[in-house]
Amino acid sequence: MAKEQRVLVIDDEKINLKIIGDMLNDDVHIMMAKSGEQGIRKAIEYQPDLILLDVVMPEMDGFETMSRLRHNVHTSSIPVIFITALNDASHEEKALLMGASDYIQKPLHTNIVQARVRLHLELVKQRKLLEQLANIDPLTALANRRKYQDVIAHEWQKAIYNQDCISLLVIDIDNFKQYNDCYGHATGDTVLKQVAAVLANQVADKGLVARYGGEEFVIVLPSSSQQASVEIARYCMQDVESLNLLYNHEEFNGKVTVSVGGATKKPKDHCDIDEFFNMADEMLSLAKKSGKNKVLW
Ligand code: GH3
Ligand code: MG
Ligand code: MG
Ligand code: MG
Repeated sequence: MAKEQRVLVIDDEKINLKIIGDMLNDDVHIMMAKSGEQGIRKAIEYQPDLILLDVVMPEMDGFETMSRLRHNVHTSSIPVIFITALNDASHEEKALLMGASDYIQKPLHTNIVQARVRLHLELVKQRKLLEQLANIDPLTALANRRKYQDVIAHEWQKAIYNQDCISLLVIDIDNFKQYNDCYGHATGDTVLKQVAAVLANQVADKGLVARYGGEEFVIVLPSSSQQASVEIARYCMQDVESLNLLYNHEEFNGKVTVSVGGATKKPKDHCDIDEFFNMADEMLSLAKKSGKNKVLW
C-alpha cells in the first residue's frame, strides 16, 4: 500500500473514524467525512482511490450514499467497501448487489481491514495502469488515437446538447520522411517528442492534444470559436518553428515545421464526426499542397 493512494472514510461516529484512520494511517492518505452528504462532496472533490462506508448513519444511510456515488459520473468508478456492525446476510447481499467491492463486519480486526484495503488499492493501481496503457501514446506521453476518439465523441454530444461550437485541428510534421532519411529514426523520435510537448504546452487545459498516428497530431478544442482556435493553431505552428530543430536540406527552410488544417462547427444531431474530421483533414491537405508551414481553415 503506497502513501500516494487516498482512502475516504465515511462514518457518522467520530470514534469509528479515528479507529479506522489509525489502522490505515501508516500506509495511505486518509480523508474523513461524518455524513453521506459530506462524503459525496469530498469524493467528488478529492477523487479518493477507495471509499470505506458505514451503513447506519442518520439522514442519509450507507445504501443511499452508495446509490448516489454510483449515479454520479465523478464517483461512479471509485470502489466502495462497507464497514458495519450489521451482521445479517441480507444487508451484505444488498451491498454487494449495489456494486460494493467488499463488506467488512465489526468487530474490526486491524490486520484484516489492512489486508482487504491493501487488496482493493492494488486492484485500483492495476486498473489505472491498464487505463493508461490503453489511452496513452508511449513515445510522446500524449493521449493516443483511442483516447481522442472517446473524447471527441463525448465533446461532440456535449456541443450538440449545449448548442455550442467545437473546433478540431489536424497537425502534421512537414517532410518528415525525408527528415528520418537525413537524421535517422531515433532523432526523428526526439522531434516527435518535442513537437508533442510544445503542442501540449500551448493547448494546456483548453482542450485535448493526441497523437493520431505517425507524425500526425489532433487537437480538440471544446467551446472554442473559429477565431480563438485559429489563433491557437498559429501559436502551435510558431512554437514548433521556434524549437529551431535544424533541418538542413536544399529543398526545405532549415528547420522542422508543421502544417495545420482546422474546422469549427456547431454540430446538430444529424452531423457526423467523421465528416468533421475530414473537413479539417482536407484543410491540412490544402496546406501541404500550398507550401506547408501554414494554418488553413
Ligand atoms: P508531408 O510534408 O506531406 O507530411 O510529408 P511527410 O514526409 O511528412 O509525409 P509522409 O506521410 O510521406 O511520411 C511520414 C513519415 O513519418 C514516414 C515515417 O517514417 C515517419 N514516422 C511515422 N511515425 C514515426 C515515428 O514514430 N518515429 C519516426 N522517427 N518517424 C515516424
Ligand atoms: Mg454509524
Ligand atoms: Mg508529414
Ligand atoms: Mg502524415
